[in-house]
Amino acid sequence: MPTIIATWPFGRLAAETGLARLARGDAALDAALAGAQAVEDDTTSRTSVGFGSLPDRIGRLTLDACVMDGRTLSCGAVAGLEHVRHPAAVARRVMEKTPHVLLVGEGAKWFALQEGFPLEYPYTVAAMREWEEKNPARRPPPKKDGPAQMADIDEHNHDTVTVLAHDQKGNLGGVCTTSGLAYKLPGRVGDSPIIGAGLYVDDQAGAAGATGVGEEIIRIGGSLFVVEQMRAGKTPQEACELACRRVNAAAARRGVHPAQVAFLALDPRGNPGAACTQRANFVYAIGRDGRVEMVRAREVPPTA
Ligand code: SD4
Repeated sequence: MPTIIATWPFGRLAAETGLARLARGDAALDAALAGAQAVEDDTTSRTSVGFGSLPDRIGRLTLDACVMDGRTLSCGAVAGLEHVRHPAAVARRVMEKTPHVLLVGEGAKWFALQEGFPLEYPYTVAAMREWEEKNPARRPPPKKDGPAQMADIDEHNHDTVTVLAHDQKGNLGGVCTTSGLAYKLPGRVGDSPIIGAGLYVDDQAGAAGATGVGEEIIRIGGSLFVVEQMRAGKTPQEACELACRRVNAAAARRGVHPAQVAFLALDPRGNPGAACTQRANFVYAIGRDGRVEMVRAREVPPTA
């Protein structure tokens, strides 16, 4: 059965958009990209994804995205992309038109322009007003492993949509797109555009995506870990929970409290699973059988 899952409350829009595409027979990657792009285009929620969302410490909005096709393991990504509205679509062009996987910063922007994407002004009055009020540029530099290491993640500042789809032919595709953590240090890149961290898709094993504090997801190679657990026979639910345990164990080894992260997954038949670390309050959308419902993910408590 065609199935699509997507992160956070705004994942509903992604799942609704993508499910309609799956129903008409579109490929998984096309459906996931259409869903992700609908969220990128929605500037009504300033804490969502893409234009109008929360900028970095010095007030610049830089976008990260990646895509992966489970049939061929083809993938593409952009990081630190400015002034282009649809980073996931640019990531797909990187996949289709270049021999590379990841383009960053000015190079990614140059490539987008060559491909005909327009340059646009990405800032909304609401997002810039909030940036002015919080004035993150004047905060002291973030401390390693301290609470100020990144902006605190809560339900009000999520900004990543990860979309995984299973199409009528039984193929898998995935997209991850984000403006990164709110008020991140300039130049900081999280898990979202990194294949194997924020996203991994292999028709032979499953698809997985992540959201939350990207540094902790990169540290354990999160999405590839989830997919490899499914390849080894775990269900999507078990695989996501194991990844959360890994994150918790990594935090325990460093003597810090586990960061808020969440994983979601589809197995090669389109069965879903999801889990999060404690207090991540992770909800995601599942679209299948003609309707979309929101589901709260199981929390995995910290390692003692
Ligand atoms: C990042 N993983 O840049 C992203 C942030 C996120 O909801 O998922 N926010 O680290």
